[in-house]
Amino acid sequence: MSVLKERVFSGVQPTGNLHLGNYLGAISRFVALQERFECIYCVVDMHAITVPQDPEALTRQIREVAAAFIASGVDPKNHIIFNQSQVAEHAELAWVLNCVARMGWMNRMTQFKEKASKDRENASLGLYAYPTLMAADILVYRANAVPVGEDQKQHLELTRDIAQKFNNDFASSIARNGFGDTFFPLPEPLIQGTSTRVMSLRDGTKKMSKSDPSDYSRINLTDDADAIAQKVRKAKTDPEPIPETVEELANRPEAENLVGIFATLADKPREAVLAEFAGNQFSVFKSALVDIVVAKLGPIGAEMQRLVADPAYIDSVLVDGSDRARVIARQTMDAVKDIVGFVRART
Ligand code: AQP
Repeated sequence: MSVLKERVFSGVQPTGNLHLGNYLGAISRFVALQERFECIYCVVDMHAITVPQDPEALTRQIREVAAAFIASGVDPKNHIIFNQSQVAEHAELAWVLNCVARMGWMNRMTQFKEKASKDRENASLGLYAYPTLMAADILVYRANAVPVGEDQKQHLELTRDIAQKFNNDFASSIARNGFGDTFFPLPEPLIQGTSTRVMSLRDGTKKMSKSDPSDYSRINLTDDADAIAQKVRKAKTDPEPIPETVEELANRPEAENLVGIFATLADKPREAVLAEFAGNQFSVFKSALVDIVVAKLGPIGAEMQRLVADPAYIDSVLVDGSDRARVIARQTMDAVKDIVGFVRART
């Protein structure tokens, strides 16, 4: 008897330079989950336009994110890689979910507060509604699990609240239409691994981010060995040597971040890294860190460059993935229309 695999969905925005945080917190996890799950990985281009984008750069960045998935080891044949705007059902379900989500819930979303900052009146309506589109991305595939970095935890909780409210509000219609007690599964956040929140190299209290104006704050997946070496050497540290215990990393955010990055890339516990470097100055540790970052990211960056030089291939992967994603999304949308009470053509 064949057992259906549980489904995983996740997305990455094509908003600029993909960095080590995106890789360790999300993309490397995507790769690891392929054995056990049916995986759908999306370049969320409709999320990207919630803030202004240059159209030519956006096209290039969509292909870059797809290339990063493939170069990191996601298999586009056995799983699905596609870009969101090619599957209209995401936007269609987002509208229904906009009518389920409550204003009070949306007003609590910290990412909107951070991104809109003081200029809220001038923020796009899309930026405010971003979390309901994200809920639709996940729920349109009725996904069971979502690998994300720590920063997306609140949006995942909102997705679960929206799914739950839809299931409650439409309970009798869900049953009448033959779907039993619940229609949407409540997706589990998979915030796993030892680097779920990689911090900026310039400030250990801020997350590493594509939109940080300083390129020295992040290591980009396409940085060459020289750029990586320069950025790691310039990374902010404190004057103390590397400590002996993990407890001593408390209140040393920059040291904690660099040790965490090393540990994840070396696939070792932080204790083992500290045992190796305790008592050394940061200059010694940083040289070893450069070596491991270059060894890990170098091949991925080179493969990304090779792939983006062939946009026809990337586009064919995205079209093929979109065609397969749409089949699943259409089934959900048809069911949602029946549950909500919309009239639709039946084939
Ligand atoms: N610093 C990070 N550490 C660990 N995981 C991270 N992620 C992002 N930054 C870190 C995870 O990467 C996935 C894709 O993120 P995204 O591009 O969709 O959006 P984001 O979280 O807003 O990423 P950025 O890099 O900070 O972009 P900007 O600057 O545009 O906002 C997600 O799973 C995220 O958790």
